[in-house]
Amino acid sequence: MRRALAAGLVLVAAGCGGGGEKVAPRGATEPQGVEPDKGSPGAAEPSGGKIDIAVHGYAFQPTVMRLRASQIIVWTNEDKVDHTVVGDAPGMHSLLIPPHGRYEFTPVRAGRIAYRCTVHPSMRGELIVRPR
Ligand SMILES: [Cu+2]
Repeated sequence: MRRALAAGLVLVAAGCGGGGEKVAPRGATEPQGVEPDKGSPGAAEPSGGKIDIAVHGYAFQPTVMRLRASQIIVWTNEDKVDHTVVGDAPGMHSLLIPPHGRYEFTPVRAGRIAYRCTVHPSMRGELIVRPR
């Protein structure tokens, strides 16, 4: 309704004619369209205290997970073959995780942790850990 009313007012003003033309300087106030970088695109942002990552289809899902230090991460193997979770953080080294098996790890420090499955080196994931 408000938009229709404004359009009507513009029409009325135009119909009256007269009045000096005011031309705003172009480009001075136009938005630049630059958005702040929000981090890796597609990274998951969990809301709860426990983090679930599926090991499914020879991939970690989600591949990139954001979390806080001290949150518990639980990987669940949904495939029919064994996988492992081995990362570049102290103590992050599972044994073979059988189908339906789980592995838990809790990062204690902020930072990025890359990890992989040692059975299938193409399986890679990343944790982006913020301070708690
Ligand atoms: Cu694997």
